[in-house]
Amino acid sequence: MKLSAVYALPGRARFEYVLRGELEEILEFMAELGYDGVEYNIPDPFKLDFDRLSDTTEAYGLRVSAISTGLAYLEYGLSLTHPDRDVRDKAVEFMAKYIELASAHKSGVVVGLIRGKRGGRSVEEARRLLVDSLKRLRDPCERHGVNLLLEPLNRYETDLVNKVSEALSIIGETGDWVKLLFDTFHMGIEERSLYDAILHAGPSIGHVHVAENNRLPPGMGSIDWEKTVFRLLRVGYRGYLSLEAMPEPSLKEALKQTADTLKPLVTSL
Ligand code: LER
Ligand code: MN
Repeated sequence: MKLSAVYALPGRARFEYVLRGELEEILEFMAELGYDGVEYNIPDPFKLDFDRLSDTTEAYGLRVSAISTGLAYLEYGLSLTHPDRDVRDKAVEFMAKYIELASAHKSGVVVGLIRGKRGGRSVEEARRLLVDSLKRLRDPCERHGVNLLLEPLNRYETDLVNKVSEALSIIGETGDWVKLLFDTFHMGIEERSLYDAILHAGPSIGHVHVAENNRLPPGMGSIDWEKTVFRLLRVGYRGYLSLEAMPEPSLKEALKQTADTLKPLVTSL
């Protein structure tokens, strides 16, 4: 398993659980601590020199672990299940561009907040729109050798796909080019047991976000990380553990705390 952290590219939307700041200083510090990758949360994939970002990342010996898309939802209100067809089309267009960018490092593209909310609609209706939009992305994914990463989120952030079982049922309809993104913070809220949920998700897990039960960095809450990593290994997961937590008490301490907690586990287990 490898270590990564989510960095947000500049934008207006508030999203607190990411690294922000001078990119090269952060990459240098991550490389020193033994991180392997960086996950970029990108508000607008059309307004970005991704080749330059990718070169800068590689210059520090790091890979792009995943591309996350929540800022396109928060900043522009784009969602794959929006009631307005034009907004859904725009969201699909953004996703196709993220997929193209992700092809450089064969990283996955996150379907987190950008799936949208059910609002007043029935589960069936919102779910059908989600499956339709995901299926429209099958072709770009296959062409670029990229997976989508469907992330169950806790009930306070969305009312559409909160649990592992719901994500697995969507994946059952789309095909396994859609993988499951297991976020330890969200699953600690929604699942009876975070650890058993890993076994339930099994080989569908394509990416992991790590944060404590209180959304602080690993080691500052009550999750048993040895058990978490052991269960992930047991289901054959060999990908990234990507920090998506409040950068407290400071960004650097959060990165160090996470590396101190997880690095010994991923290298010894
Ligand atoms: C949001 O809470 C989250 O976990 C993100 O990964 C979703 O885009
Ligand atoms: Mn997450």
